[in-house]
Amino acid sequence: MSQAPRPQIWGVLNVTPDSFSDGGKFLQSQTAVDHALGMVEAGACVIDVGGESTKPGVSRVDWSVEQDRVLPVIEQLAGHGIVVSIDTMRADTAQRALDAGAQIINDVSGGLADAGMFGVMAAAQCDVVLMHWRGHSDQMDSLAHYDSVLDEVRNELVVRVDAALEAGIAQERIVLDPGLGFAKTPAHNWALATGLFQAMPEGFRTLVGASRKRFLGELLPEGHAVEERDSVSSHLGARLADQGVWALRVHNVSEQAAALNLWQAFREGGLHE
Ligand code: PMM
Repeated sequence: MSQAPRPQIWGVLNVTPDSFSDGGKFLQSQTAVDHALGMVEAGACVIDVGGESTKPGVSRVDWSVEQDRVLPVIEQLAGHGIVVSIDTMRADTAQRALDAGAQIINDVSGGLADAGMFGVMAAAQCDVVLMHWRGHSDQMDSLAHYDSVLDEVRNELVVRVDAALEAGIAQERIVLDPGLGFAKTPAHNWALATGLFQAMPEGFRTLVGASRKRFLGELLPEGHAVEERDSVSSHLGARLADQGVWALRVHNVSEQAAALNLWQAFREGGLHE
């Protein structure tokens, strides 16, 4: 049996005042760019730039606020030759981000939030991430009901894939994501993390964004700082690598890279240059 390759690492760059783990840190363009350069140096091959927090309970920001946050940063990152993914649910923001130099569109709503998104994706012929999603952040906790989370996530992803293909997005451009933390209780997240590929339709690359999410906090003492979740996040990343995940979306790139070095050393019987 052929072994799954080492997963890619995508570094998270939230240019927001209110994202749950890094809100407010990277609102200054230069700080954001410096942080992204550091993540690339540490082993990230894509920087995922977002300008709208999706943490449970928050309301949406205006499109102009989102674009003012992300576009200058994307321009600078692209100028440094960095591969940028735009994390947005808005077709117009996705298009403007591509114009500013982004190469990938990451839509946490899987094309559900904006009827224009699949058109932008199909025309751009770029890689696209379609995540499992049931509704916006201000209502997603009330949507976290499943009889069988693995079956329902898979079936709902298949519906999104069918719509994407119908809209003219090429199958090989589609990356799927189970959407940990989005309309999921901790129990649902654990079921997905441990049984990932029962939930993922076959024939697509899988990206997972587990980093620093609330369900991982259950493993740590009460009152811990959110950054303290990096260690369990990177352990989980290595477990997901065992399951054949294609990319890990993380906040702490150097910790994830070290965990994958260990994962690889075990797989190859030692460290090889
Ligand atoms: N999670 C967040 C934002 N964007 N994109 C994808 N594809 N998958 C995710 O799980 C995901 C995402 C929210 O987490 P953050 O506030 O740490 O960015």
